[in-house]
Amino acid sequence: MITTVLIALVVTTALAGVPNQEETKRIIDHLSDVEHFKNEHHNKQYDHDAFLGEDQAKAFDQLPPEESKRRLGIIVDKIDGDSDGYVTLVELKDWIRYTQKRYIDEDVDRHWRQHNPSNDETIPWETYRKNVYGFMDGMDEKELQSDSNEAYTYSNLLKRDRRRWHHADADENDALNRTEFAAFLHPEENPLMRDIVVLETLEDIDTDKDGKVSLEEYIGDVYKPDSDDEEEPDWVKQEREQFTGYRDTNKDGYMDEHEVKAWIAPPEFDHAEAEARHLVFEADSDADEKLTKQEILDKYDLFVGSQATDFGQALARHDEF
Ligand SMILES: [Ca+2]
Ligand SMILES: [Ca+2]
Ligand SMILES: [Ca+2]
Ligand SMILES: [Ca+2]
Repeated sequence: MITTVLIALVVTTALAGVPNQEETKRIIDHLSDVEHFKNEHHNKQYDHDAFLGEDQAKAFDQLPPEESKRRLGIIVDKIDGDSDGYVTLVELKDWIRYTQKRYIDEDVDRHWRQHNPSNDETIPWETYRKNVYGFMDGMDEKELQSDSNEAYTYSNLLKRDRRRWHHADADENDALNRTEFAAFLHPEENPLMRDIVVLETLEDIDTDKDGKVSLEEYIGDVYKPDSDDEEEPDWVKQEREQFTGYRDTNKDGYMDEHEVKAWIAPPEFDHAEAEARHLVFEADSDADEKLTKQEILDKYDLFVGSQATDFGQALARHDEF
């Protein structure tokens, strides 16, 4: 019965052009980029900040593989809510939701304290700007405009931050309260921020900056051949077909903002569920639609590398092991 439903689902999905596993992964990566972009750029800015240094030191990569597996095993027991020895899709999805929420709360807290040590009601834009981009004050215009240097990159980040700030500032007083600040830091989690996520994604892929995504840009986002005569792998051909067949719905050869939105942020898209499905699909070696601890440990790279689930970070937490 379940198999029939699933097969029906898979068939319908394929027909409707709903993302397959690879596509889902790509969407998740893009959504994570929107979030990670902020962290990277903060890391750079706060390079010498002891706090982030400490945070980095906790990075999961630094654990020996055996220790990571041991910790992953402990986490698997927690995910298996009814302790029947199997992790189901629902258990995995619930756990992903729980860790995502925890991660975001902690991340927002940390940045809130960083930009607002006296814990005022709001953070004014000017305070945030000075903290993050203050080092650009006094740089001359020419330096900021020249195409290749770091200052130019930062001035673009500043523009992007400014625009995102406006979107997050619901009461339009140019200062963000904690809720607004959470939307600013993690737009991918907030339906009200969907348009800005779509716009930033489009801009990232749109290398020639004409405001739309061509087929070449869409492919270039995920595939760069090592040499000119390299034969294109099948999955790239499939990506081309996805673009022409499903993404470019009005068949003008480009993805515009509406088409990018339908792709990356369809109204029914559930981040946690998509990631859970992806993980089950990849790790379920006997295809009974649930995962044993062994199946998870066998694919341990997949689980600890999973950005959306934040497994890596969960494993690196000190308080739980
Ligand atoms: Ca279970
Ligand atoms: Ca506000
Ligand atoms: Ca373009
Ligand atoms: Ca189009």
